[in-house]
Amino acid sequence: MHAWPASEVPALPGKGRDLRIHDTATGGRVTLAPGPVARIYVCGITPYDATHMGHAATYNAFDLVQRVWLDTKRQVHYVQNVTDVDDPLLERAIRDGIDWVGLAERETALFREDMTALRMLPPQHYIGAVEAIPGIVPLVERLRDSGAAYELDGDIYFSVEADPHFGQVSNYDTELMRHLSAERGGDPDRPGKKNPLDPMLWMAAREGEPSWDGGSLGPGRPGWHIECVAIALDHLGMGFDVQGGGSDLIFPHHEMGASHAQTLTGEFPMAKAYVHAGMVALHGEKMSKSKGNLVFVSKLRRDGVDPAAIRLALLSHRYRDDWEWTDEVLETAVERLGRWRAAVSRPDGPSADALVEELREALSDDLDTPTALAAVDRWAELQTAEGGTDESAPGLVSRAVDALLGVAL
Ligand code: 5CA
Ligand code: ZN
Repeated sequence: MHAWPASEVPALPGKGRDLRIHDTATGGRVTLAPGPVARIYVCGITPYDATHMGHAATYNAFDLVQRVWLDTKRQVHYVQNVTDVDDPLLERAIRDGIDWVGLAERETALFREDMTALRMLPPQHYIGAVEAIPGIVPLVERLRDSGAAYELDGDIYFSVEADPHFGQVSNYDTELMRHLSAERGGDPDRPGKKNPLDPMLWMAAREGEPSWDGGSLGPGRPGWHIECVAIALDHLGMGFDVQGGGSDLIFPHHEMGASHAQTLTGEFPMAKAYVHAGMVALHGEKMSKSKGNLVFVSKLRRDGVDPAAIRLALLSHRYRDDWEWTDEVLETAVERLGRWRAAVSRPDGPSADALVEELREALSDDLDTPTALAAVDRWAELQTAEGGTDESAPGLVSRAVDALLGVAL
């Protein structure tokens, strides 16, 4: 699949700091000091509806991770998937009486447009589940042949007991795992499973559903977790720097994915940090396609909202916090964007060297965007109240806000 066009990331004077970020697996901060190429995998959308503010907030967090790395003069190797075949997508296509392939293509195209408008950096590899199937089949065969997976009425399940490190991403207890498994695509109550938590690796072809050649597995389609693992191992290998997604992916998705990868390779851990963004709510409930309480990026754009203001609205919250989308969040962002633009449009201003360092410090401190925004607010306030004589300052502020926050002033 093709991704979307990259916006320029201006180079800033000096060098950024190494990222200290919260790792779900260890429950504490880790300092990530990758080599010259940092490696990140971010779970992509299931394209059956348009990009909402929750998605946008999650992708914003991982865009910032990359901007911090780029500012340390590293390259970034970024991989993202599209879950372009899965139960919710097929169910929506049946509900709306449309072709599932067309639905996935349409919503993926809209997602690309939204990401471009929001200046999110594109992945180098943007891979659909369907195109990953030829790589998934041999992995499932290997798991089965090594005894880490078993067959149940033609379906293949992963045995969570095969990974001695199972449970070390979420650190959830069995009861919570079981509950979340039922809620998020698993089938803990299916009779005949070795462990209720075992997730499906390969689903044998069902009447009326699409299926693909699975070699010795028979025709069918892949499970959700092995999809991301196959893509990540293919393009990043083991021990990559960040596995990212929203906090609803901690269990089962990232737990199971890590177990698949660790069992396949015998290496641990799959990722140096498991990083999760908080959930964005609307009217007191998590924004979700299945509930339908959504604010779409594309709708706001159609209504004439500047994408830079949408981005500032996302940045006004700390990525790990759960927060509520309200009209006021957007109004504040629109107003702030106006103030910042007015401040950088003057020919000179107060020195911005300290501001650049403040931005770097705030972002490297577990992506502390509220502190970063407050620092720019202070510079803009000083500019408005007193002005300054540094001719390079407005340009430097504009470049720093673009490079580090992805906001074009
Ligand atoms: N295709 C899978 C990942 S492989 C999937 O979860 N797709 S999704 O479309 O449901 O979600 C895409 C990303 O947005 C995930 O990282 C998910 O955690 C995140 N996300 C979904 N809803 C919200 C929300 N309300 N707030 C924040 N992030 C969200
Ligand atoms: Zn995923």
